[in-house]
Amino acid sequence: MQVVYSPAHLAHDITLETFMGLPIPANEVAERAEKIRQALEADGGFPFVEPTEHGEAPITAVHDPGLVRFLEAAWSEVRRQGLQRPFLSADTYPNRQMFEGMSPDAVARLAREPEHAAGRAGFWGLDSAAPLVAGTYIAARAAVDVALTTVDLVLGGATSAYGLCRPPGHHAARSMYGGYCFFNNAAIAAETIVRATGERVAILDVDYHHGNGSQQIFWRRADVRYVSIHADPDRAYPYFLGRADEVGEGDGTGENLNIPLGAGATNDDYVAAVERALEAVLAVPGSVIVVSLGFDTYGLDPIGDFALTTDVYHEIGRRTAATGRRLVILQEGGYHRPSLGENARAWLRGAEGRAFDPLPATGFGEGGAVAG
Ligand code: SP5
Ligand code: ZN
Repeated sequence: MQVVYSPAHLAHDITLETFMGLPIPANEVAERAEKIRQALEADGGFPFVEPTEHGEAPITAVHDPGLVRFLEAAWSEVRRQGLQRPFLSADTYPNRQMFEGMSPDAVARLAREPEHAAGRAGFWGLDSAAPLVAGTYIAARAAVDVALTTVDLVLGGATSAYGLCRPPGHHAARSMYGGYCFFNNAAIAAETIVRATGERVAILDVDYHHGNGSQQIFWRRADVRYVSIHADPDRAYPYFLGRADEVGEGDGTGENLNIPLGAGATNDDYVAAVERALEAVLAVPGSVIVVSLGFDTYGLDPIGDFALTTDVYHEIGRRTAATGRRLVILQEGGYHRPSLGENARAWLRGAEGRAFDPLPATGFGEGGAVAG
């Protein structure tokens, strides 16, 4: 299987994030993608290709141009405004209760982008845990090119291809970034496939978190079905979307399927959910599935609470490919760095119908035991 990778992700050089107002070591770091790259290179069965540039049009097909302009200018604004910060994070968000009782017209007029960078980040952002730095825009644009080059490979005849996207994408909505995501790589890929083929497309999201951005973008759409297995938002980010009763509206009614799981979900729980999800995916005609692939479902993940093991990723990859659909597989989350490479290798080898043998000795591709 071909792998699309760009070193441009390194420009999104993150060391800190905030959690509930306090700085903590960042989870979504460059080392994640490098670990996956190293493991797939070591495997020998994954030829690497660089992305080609696809321009801005596929991005503004799903995102507000204002979001693109904000992300493009955000860091130079931080500098221009003399803000001495290692990263940009919002100060104030336009919480909907701020405008309670005001008409939709009034809200549209009043809730507009301010000048201060900390207000701009609040206007366009979902949360305070998605740090933006000097190289974020370059990296986020490259991640979109990685996704679109992966689409090119599959529409060009490949059975499947893997885009090593970083930063990830599924929390980014039409007019909003957040959750370590800036552009919604999977949504841009799905929209591009719909436009190129005229077929319906399904997104299968197996990241630990609900892909609120993907759900929002296709909420009223009949041509893109969004199916997600994730931690129940009652206890996990993004908290305010991802419940089972969210089924879409209008033309999109019935095209959104959320499968929330409880804490401690096991391999068996998860495979049962995958069976349900794949049934929903196969219920729509079409030849391509976009997979939002996260490994934060892993037992040792620092921000997840599921109990999955490496073997089950091989099995899920195998079952997803056994649908007979072609797969555009795009990387989302996964934060236990020692296991990321092996988990990706297992999933992708499963999707190719190849056996998975863990690398000898370490079990994690390189270097020693893992602290739990
Ligand atoms: C793409 C993706 O997986 N995004 C996840 C965004 C999660 N954002 C909230 C993270 C909360 C981290 N909690 C840290 C707990 C430290 N003990
Ligand atoms: Zn996630």
